[in-house]
Amino acid sequence: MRHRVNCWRRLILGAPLLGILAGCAGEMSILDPSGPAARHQFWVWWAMLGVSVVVSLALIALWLYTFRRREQPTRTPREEQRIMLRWVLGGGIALPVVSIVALLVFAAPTGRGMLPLPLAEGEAELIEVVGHQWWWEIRYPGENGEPDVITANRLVMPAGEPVDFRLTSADVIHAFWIPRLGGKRDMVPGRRSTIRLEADVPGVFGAQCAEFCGAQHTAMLLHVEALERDDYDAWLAERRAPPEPSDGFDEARQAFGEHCVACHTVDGFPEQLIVDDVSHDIQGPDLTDIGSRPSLGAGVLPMEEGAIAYWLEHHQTLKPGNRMPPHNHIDIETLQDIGAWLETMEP
Ligand SMILES: [Cu+2]
Repeated sequence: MRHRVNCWRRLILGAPLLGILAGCAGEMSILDPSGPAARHQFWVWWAMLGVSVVVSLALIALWLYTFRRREQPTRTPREEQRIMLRWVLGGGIALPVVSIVALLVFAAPTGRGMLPLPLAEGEAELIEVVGHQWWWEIRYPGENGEPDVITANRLVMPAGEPVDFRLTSADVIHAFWIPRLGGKRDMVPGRRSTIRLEADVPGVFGAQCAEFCGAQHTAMLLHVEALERDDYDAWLAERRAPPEPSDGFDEARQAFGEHCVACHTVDGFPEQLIVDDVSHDIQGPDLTDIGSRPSLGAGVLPMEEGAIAYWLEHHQTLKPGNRMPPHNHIDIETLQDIGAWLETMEP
């Protein structure tokens, strides 16, 4: 019986500690930084925690002191008033001003480190990121400055060097945040802002929209892959090369030209298959490399065999409110054909 009580006590005492420790690791943890900006933010986080713990403890101590404090009958009301004023000025004005200024001085270099300032050694790699409800568009500028590689929900970047992310939004305000590399920065429609981040070493990092942007805000995950410079260049070159004409899937491509090209693009898709009267009002993700993405719907469904067809059939249940209309008018065999064809898209 006593042993059981001890077990429960350990569980009750240990559970919060386990919960706290569980938040210290993982691909979305700011407490596991993997780049210079994130390391700065890591120390700002600890400094803020330290200051707030000290201030909280001081407040609790003062509060407890009020219970033990005895009345001082010899003090005149004027003296009492002067003491109260001193507390208001000290605790209500001086303490917050000193704490905030100290934190500002400590945090200012962190913000400066994420500015796209000129570099001694050439230019930083530039990648454009556009926020949409509720997915990410990633654009890689070519030699003339225009993006010549476009992908979605998967950001590939070089490791070991600074990268300037030029941010904007196509609809509402989103925020770009890769917790282990740094951030976050608002993405405002009609405006462009740039944040400089760097990954120390190659790896995979999680990212998430950090500004509430509508019903599916939480289903707006971004998969970030930092590659060695050579691997990054090879990936870009592969994406820039004209796509090989694929054999088979004639019916799927026919159906794609009929139902999907109003919103989606696939590099090298034959013009003659595009139905003329489609309207291009709604913009959906570029699907040229969809087969190589780790998930569908910006993190909603893992990419595996049959996943695209399943997504096409059930996307409004899996991610209610997303901009793609339901496909009730298309038969399941056609959706499966389109899905099987798109799964082969791995340039
Ligand atoms: Cu959001």
